[in-house]
Amino acid sequence: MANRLPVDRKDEPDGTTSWQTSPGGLVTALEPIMREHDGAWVGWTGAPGDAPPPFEAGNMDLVPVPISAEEIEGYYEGMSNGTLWPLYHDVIVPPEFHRPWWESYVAVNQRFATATAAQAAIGATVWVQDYQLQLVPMMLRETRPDLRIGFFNHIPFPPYEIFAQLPWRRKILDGLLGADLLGFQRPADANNFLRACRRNGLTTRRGAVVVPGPGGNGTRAVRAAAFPISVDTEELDRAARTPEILERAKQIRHELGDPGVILLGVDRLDYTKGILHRLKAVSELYDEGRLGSKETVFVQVATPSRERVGSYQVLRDEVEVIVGRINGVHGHIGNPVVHYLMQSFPRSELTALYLAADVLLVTALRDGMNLVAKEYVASRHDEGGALVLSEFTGAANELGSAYLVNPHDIEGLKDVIVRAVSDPARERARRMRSMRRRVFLHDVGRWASDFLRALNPAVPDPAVPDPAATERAVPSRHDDVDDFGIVPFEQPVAVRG
Ligand code: GDG
Repeated sequence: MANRLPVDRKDEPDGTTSWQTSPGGLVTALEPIMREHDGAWVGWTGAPGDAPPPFEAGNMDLVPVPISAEEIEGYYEGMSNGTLWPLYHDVIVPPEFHRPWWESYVAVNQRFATATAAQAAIGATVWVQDYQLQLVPMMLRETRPDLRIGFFNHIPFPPYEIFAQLPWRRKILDGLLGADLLGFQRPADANNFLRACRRNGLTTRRGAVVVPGPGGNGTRAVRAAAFPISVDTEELDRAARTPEILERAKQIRHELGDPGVILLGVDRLDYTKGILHRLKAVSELYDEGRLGSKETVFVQVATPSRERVGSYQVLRDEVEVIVGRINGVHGHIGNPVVHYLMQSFPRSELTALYLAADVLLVTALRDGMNLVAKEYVASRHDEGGALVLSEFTGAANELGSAYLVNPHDIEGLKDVIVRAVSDPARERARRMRSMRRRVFLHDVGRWASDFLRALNPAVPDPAVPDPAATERAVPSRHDDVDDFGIVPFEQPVAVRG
């Protein structure tokens, strides 16, 4: 279950409607698992008003949940994007608290829970995705105690001092505690959640919250742990080796005027991504002549996002002013220094951009994971390129060989960009190799199977061959995970009931 179904509606010229699957990491990871287990995906189509009956697209059974135009304002743009998103991202912009938004959030969460309760078989596993649906686990458990319920939070879980601002903080905790397993991007997020529970008078024991058991009898353990999401590494690596993409990468460089250095940013146009900090650093590097305006171009893909929310409109204006200023001062006829593309591109074009870029700039002020960083690494089979990566991303936990940076420190950011540009190719390749090992070892399929096995220990581990079927013992891939500082998932704790 996720806020959005993995499809986009397409109105055909003959008046009919078709559905195009939107390819993304989540779909790639979940599609084979859902097919194997006869699963269904419950979510919103993205259009206001009545929802179509369940249908099939791209081999998946989809169950649409209706959301009215008024609820889009209250539940989605309001409570999800105007309250929870900024609150969970270190209050980079002030969160707004409005009671009608909350009421809308409760109503829509209830509708998702009801739709899923009607769909799920006895004893089925339900995996709820993300912060828009935090009340669903308890709503589901109340009507369907037979289900195994998992929840994964794609964005950070904030420190208690920030979370405490939320007028409905206890209701959110209670909603989440309907799950059997809560997954977070980083161990720090899981710990923030456990601490929020303790501050609200709940007992925690060895990474789990102890809550009353079924019918108030005994206790039940709700486990909270880190399951860092990843990308479809093999597919990205494969695509980046095709002649068409290799050729397109060369062509991009040529179209940019064959510069010596291409810097790249790829983000949703969102204030959490630190686009303004990045532009400020690049602008000063041009001003000071540390980056030559004839040799270095900066390509910024800024995918339009949440365009009806006020803080996103303000950000867009600010970005466009600074891009205009840099090009006004440093551009040449026919050769702007910043190529600002507020557009969405096909996946193949993004992959070609990754291959063309000498340095990828990920300067998020706070980011649950940041898949763009992992996609870049997965695409660089040539071990070329350099990743400048904010310490405030979940990805920084795993990609310690990146050029790590604090994006608030503009002088530090400038120095790191210059280093990433000018380090010897050997040093850049060493870092890239180490990061590639990590994303190959831990891809999105591994993320999904780790979570589902932790939720339901009966599910076999696809990465570990059945010992009965092989003569030689094969070590578990978990053995390597510690090298990257990821706290391995703790086995379920026994809680006396
Ligand atoms: C949330 C969390 C967490 C971007 N532009 C285009 C395009 N993209 C794709 C990227 C990447 C995805 O969108 C963005 O993922 P991120 O992880 O960078 O960021 P969020 O959208 O904020 O995602 C984040 C994530 O959930 C997963 O848990 O990592 O922290 O905020 O895949 O490639 N794709 C295409 N055209 C574009 O123009 N096709």
